[in-house]
Amino acid sequence: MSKTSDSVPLNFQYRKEAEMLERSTEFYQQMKSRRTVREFSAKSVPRAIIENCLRTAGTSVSGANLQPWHFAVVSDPAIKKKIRVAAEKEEKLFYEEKAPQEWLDALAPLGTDANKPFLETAPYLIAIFQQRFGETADGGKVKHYYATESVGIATGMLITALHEAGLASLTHTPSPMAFLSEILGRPRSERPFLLLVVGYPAEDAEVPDIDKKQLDEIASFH
Ligand code: IYR
Repeated sequence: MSKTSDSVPLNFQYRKEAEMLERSTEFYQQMKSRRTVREFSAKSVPRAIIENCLRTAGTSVSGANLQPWHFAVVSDPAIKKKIRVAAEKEEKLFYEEKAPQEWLDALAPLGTDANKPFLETAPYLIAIFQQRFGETADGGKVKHYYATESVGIATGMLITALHEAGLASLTHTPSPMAFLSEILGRPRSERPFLLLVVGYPAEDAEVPDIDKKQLDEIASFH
């Protein structure tokens, strides 16, 4: 393989197969306990924990390693309120006018509606932005490859890291989300990707009684 940039040793950690089996089983059990939460406690969360989870998201694979993401972390109550007001305006339109019946039927088991009090209750909102292109030091444009896939993977890693740290999250997608760019002053080169609500669940939080597909439903071996 030709190498055009400097390289360093990989430092791959080989493990015994028995240990690999145990670790993968344990990690599966841990991730299986993750649930999307819609009722949040106002209990504060140290920022250092959020920072570590964001560092983990930042280790994600990305097209040409261009890391086309930005995470805007909101804890200021005034900004959270602005986001709630704007999101609820969009959600009201969605639930009352825009959403086809088929979509509303699909959402019925989740019990969602246009009210989003968690946008103010939860200690953190993480607005995730996808950078359409990057910028060089002299203001030139750098094309981003597979930006949507890259940001999706980084978001998955963030959700995983938050769960592993002991926090709950909600992937919230008010649509359209242009208000996030405006409220958070993000450049036009970035598109809002997802709003992650982060904190502890409310003490009496309940979740829908829904399941994940079995392995034979999601995978085939050839
Ligand atoms: N954005 C709306 C609707 C919604 C859509 C999907 I797809 C969900 O999995 C859940 C909700 C809302 O947040 O209520």
